[in-house]
Amino acid sequence: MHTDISLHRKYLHSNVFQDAAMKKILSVLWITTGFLCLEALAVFSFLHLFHVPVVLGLATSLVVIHILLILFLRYFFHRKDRKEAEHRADVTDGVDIKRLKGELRDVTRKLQKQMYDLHTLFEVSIHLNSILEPQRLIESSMLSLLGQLQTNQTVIFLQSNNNRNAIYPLYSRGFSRKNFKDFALPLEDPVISRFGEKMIALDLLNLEEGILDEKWLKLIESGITMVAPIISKKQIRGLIGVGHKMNNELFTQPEQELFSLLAHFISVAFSNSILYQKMEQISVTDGLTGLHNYRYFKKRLDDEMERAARYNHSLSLVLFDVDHFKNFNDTLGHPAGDEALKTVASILKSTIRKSDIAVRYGGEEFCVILPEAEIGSAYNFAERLRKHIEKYRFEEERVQPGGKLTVSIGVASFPQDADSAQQLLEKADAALYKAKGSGRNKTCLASVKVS
Ligand code: GH3
Ligand code: MG
Ligand code: MG
Repeated sequence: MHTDISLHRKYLHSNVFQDAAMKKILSVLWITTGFLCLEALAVFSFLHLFHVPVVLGLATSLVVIHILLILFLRYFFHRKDRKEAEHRADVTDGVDIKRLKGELRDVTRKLQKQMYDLHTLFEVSIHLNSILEPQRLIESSMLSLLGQLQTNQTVIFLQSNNNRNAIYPLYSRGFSRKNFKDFALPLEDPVISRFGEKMIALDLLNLEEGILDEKWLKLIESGITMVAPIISKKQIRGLIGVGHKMNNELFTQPEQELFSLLAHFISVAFSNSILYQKMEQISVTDGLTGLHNYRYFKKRLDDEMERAARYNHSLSLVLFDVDHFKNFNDTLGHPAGDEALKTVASILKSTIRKSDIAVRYGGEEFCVILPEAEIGSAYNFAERLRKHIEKYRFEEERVQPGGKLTVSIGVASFPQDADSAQQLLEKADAALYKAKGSGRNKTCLASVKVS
């Protein structure tokens, strides 16, 4: 800026100087032209009398040349003035406005791009945070990573349900699956530990030598260039890896920072989705037994009934109630009663198939939905369950009438006994009532009493 100002001063100074000189010349010329004109007029009038045209011609051309010289000088001055005016318009107080305008344009363009990037990031963050279903979140996260980082390879490592001490490449895009076959990274790995609680992306191609063991070298070989952690509750839950950029250029520092930011968004959305999943799980789970609760049961029974009706399948419902449980509770106390209920629930869990839905219906009543089960197999299941409970040696069960803790069971089936979920439930309840009325520790069918 300083040089600009001094140059500008120099320019102005030289101009002012030249300006004054030229103006002096011009005025001298104007005066001499005036004299010459008068002279020419006098010479012309004088010589005209004597008819001397040569001298007249000379005088006239002298005047014309003079006038032409003046016109040229005026034109020259005019051009200079215009140039100067233009320069003055671009230079104010020593500042080069033209250059500044250019710089301003560049800065505006950069700002506009940054605004656009921020807006996009903001939208990505909102979008990811709106997804509560983990599988969909992972898919969307991978798409955002690919789009924002201009790569077509990404992989997400997460803990598995079986081993919480390691992370596995569970989801990937653009990488060959065989690259990650049987691959696992222990959470105490030095590179992973390096993240600590920091949501910072690591450029694997720029890490100091020696820190990367053969596992990491294998990942680099498969094409992973940068990694960032997925952190939830200050603990590393997973890792995001990205491959090379589509244009094969290296990731720049701002792109590495963008990756860190994206990893941060994904981590927050991931924590939210886990929390949501837990809340959802809690809302349909019975706190004492860990079985599904009545709320879940109602919805599932309706769904299963609809499915059974659509596909012309059977559906059975088994409802059972602990016999003389008031006595058990009153004699041994509520905590002992709770323990007994927990044991009944675990016997139930170990007796059902994977597709069956076991529920604590309320108090000491339990229920099992048996999809695709006809009345015969439902009865067999109920009897198996009743016998398991009868055989189990509950603590202090001798206080019960008959010296054993037992259950009574009612079974109803669709379409045999009912054509709606409500009716099926009423029929199973009626069968249970029958079992209670006919001596307890029994299984009764809605249609026929079996034993
Ligand atoms: P029945 O053979 O006719 O079913 O007799 P019952 O004594 O089991 O029936 P009743 O409905 O009179 O008593 C149910 C008892 O179950 C009353 C209550 O103390 C107990 N109960 C219900 N829910 C719980 C619970 O969550 N924990 C404990 N410990 N007891 C419960
Ligand atoms: Mg009871
Ligand atoms: Mg009861």
